[in-house]
Amino acid sequence: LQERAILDINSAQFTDDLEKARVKYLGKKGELTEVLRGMGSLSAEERPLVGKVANEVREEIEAHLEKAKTLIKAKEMNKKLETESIDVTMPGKDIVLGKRHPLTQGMDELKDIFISMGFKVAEGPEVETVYYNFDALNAAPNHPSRDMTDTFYINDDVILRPQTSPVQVRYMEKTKPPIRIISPGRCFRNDTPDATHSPMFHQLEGLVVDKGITLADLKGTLEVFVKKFLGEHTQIKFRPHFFPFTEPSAEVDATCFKCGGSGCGFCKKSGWIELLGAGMVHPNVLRNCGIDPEVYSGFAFGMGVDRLVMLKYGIDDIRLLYENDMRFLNQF
Ligand code: FA5
Repeated sequence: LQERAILDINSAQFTDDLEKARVKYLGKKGELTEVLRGMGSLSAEERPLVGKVANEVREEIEAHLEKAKTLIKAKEMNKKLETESIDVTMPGKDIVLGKRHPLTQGMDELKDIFISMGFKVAEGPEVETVYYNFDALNAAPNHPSRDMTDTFYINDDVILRPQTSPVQVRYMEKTKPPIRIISPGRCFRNDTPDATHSPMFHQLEGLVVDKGITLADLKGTLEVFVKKFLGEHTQIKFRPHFFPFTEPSAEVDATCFKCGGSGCGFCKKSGWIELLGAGMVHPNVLRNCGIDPEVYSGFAFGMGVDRLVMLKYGIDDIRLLYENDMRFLNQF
């Protein structure tokens, strides 16, 4: 039995074979175990003799098992090292790092500029009421922007906000002047998508209310902003316009950052590009918010963030900002 066991052990190739051999001889139903179990039927004189021999055989088998195990383990380890070795001279795998979307980058830059000028950031809901978006902002009952073709209505009183201006009203209702806030966020309009229109886009609203605020403060603020955002050499001009919530109102243009104002294809030869809407807060709006227009005055402006980002980075189609094409996004 001992000889057979040793032969089995020595011919084992893998740890599995060794285990099989162990079970075959020393396991619960193993051959040597059977011998020990059969000892009950032996005479009192034979029992110690056979017991001694059986124990010696077991020790011998165990010693061989142990030796073979060490050998096989070493062999297996060597093989593993050979086949699984790492070639440290091979080039490593690229680590793909995410980055901020160009719109987020632009929005962060805009916010930083205004925060550095002392503005606080205020937020308002994207699902807005007709009251805050139109009535409180002095929009006439028949103002065209109330029309279903421009604004997404959820019901008669609730809309998706088409501008960030309602945040002005929400803020002025709660906070007394001096007020100096910006309110960036998403807006929604029932516009057909094209190169410059997206049904969902972003605006950044600005509002300053205090004693003695004038159009000169608006101009100065926007000049500092435009130079920081588009470059020191950029000039702005005010064009008369109409918004229900400001009086006077203006659209503000900047000198084309491609040609510097001399006229090129980008600015349709005019030398100017449209930047934002602005004006002095209408006395009715101040009154609607419980602020006395005899004591306080203010200015407000609202810019399309998507369009500003497009200008700054030379993006010629707004839809690129929403398609999540990595070939486009990786350029920023
Ligand atoms: C307004 O929304 C006013 N609330 C701005 C304002 C605020 C004026 C405070 C005075 C005082 P307007 O409708 O012109 O104005 O929109 C402002 C900007 O939003 C536009 O110049 C444009 O850049 C952007 N915009 C409007 N519709 C879209 C659209 N569908 N896709 C992308 N940008 C848009």
